[in-house]
Amino acid sequence: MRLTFALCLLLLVSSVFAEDRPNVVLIMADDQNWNDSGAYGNPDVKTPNIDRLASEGMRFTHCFTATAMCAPTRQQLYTGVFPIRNGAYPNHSKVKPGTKSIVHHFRKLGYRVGLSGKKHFGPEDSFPFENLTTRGDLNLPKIREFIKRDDGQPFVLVVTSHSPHLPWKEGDASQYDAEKLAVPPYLVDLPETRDALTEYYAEITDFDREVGEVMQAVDRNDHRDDTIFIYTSEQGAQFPHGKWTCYDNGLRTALVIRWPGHVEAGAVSAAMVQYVDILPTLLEAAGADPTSIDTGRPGAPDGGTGFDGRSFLPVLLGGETSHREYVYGAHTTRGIIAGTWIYPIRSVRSRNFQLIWNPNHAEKFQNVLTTTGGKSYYWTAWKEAAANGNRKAEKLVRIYQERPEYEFYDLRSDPYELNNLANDPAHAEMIQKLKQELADWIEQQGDKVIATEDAAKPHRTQQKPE
Ligand SMILES: [Ca+2]
Repeated sequence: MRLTFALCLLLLVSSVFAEDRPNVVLIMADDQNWNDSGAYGNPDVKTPNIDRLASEGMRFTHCFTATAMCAPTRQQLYTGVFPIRNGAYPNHSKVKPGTKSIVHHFRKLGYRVGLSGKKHFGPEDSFPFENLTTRGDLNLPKIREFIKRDDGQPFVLVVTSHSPHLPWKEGDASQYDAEKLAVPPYLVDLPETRDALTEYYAEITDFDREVGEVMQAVDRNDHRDDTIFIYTSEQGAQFPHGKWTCYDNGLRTALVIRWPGHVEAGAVSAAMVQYVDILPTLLEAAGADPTSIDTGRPGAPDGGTGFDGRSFLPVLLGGETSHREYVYGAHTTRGIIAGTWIYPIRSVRSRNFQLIWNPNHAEKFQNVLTTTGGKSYYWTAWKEAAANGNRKAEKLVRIYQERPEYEFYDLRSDPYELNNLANDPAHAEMIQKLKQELADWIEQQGDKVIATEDAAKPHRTQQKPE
C-alpha cells in the first residue's frame, strides 16, 4: 500500500516536472534572407508552412546573428557566446576546447538532444548531439522516430536544412515567373538577377516543405502543446549586402517561436534580440537559471564564464516589449573562398542606426560572389551593366567592393543601407556614441581586430582554400 502511494506520488511529481520542461524543436534555413518569406512580407515567395507557424506563434522582426556565415552563426546559437570569445569566428571554424553547448546544458536538465542536417561545428566534444544525420542530409524518418520515441524524457531537436544555400537546385524554379517578380532595391533589376531569384525562391519553397514535414511530425505525435517550435532563417542570402557582410540584410534573421498556451498566437515583437540570447531563453523556459550556467569560456560581460546572451523569455511570454538596446556584428574574411586576405568588419546597431567599421578598408572587398564566372553568375551581368552606363549597377558593384573606414546608416529612411551618412555632421553625436559602444564590445570579447583576423587559421576546421 505504502509502495503504491509512493509510486503514485512519484508519477505525479514526474508528470508535473515533465510539464515544466517543454520540448524544443528548432528548424533552421541556410542562407535565407530574414524577410524572404510570406510571413515577413516578401510578396512573391511561397512559404505556406512558415506563414502558418507565424500565425500560431510570435514573429520577431528584429533578431540578429553576429556573423553572416554558417559556422560562426550556428556555434554562437548553440553556445550563447559570441564568435570571437568562443573561438568559432572564421568560416569553417570550431570553438575553443572546453566550450559547452546546448547539448551539455539541456542534458544536465534531463533532456535528450539530437540534430539532423548540416553540422558546421567542432570539436565533437563541444557538440555531442545524438546524430540523426545521414551523409549530411536531413533524415525525415530519423526525425520522426526521434520525436515519437516515448522514453519519458523531454527532448531538444535541431533540424538544419541545406536550403536555400547555393547551388540553387532544389525545388521547381518554373513555379516562379521571372518577369513578374518584385526585385528588391539592393539588387540590380536585370534578367540574370530575376533568373537567380526564381531559383533561390524555389529552394525557399522546398525548405518550407521541410518546415511543414517537421511541424507535422510534432503535431501528429501529440507534441504540439508541449513543444517550443522555432523557425529561423540563419543569415543573409548569397547576394551583395547579404552573406559575408555586417549589413542589416546579412545579420538580420527571421525568428518565429510557437509555444501554445504560453506564447500568444499571431503576436509580433519588435524587441531587439541576438542569436546568443536564444539558448539562455530556452534554458529559462525549461526551468533553469541561465545566469548561473558555466559556458566553459572566460570573458563574459560580468567577467565570469556565463553567456554573452540574456534570456528574453519575458518578451516571449508577453510581459516585456524590449530586450537589447544594441546588437553587434563581427565578420572575418580570412579563409573564405576567394576572400580578401585580411578584411575584418565590426558593427553595432541600435533600433534606428547602424555603424560599420572596416579597419582594412584600403583593400578591395572580395569573396566567391565577386569572382567572374562563379556561382553568382548575375554578378558578371551587373559588372557588364555597370561598364555600359547602368548607374545603379555601377553604384552597387562599387559600394560592395570599395568601402570607407566607417559606414553609418539611418535604417528608418534607408533600410537596405545604400546611402552612407558617416560624414554627415547632423549625425556626428550618434556616430560617436556608437563607436564607443562598439569599442566596449570589442574589448569585452577580447577582440584584437586585425591581429584576430590574422590569427584565424588555427580556428578553422577546413584549411582550404586560402
Ligand atoms: Ca549559411
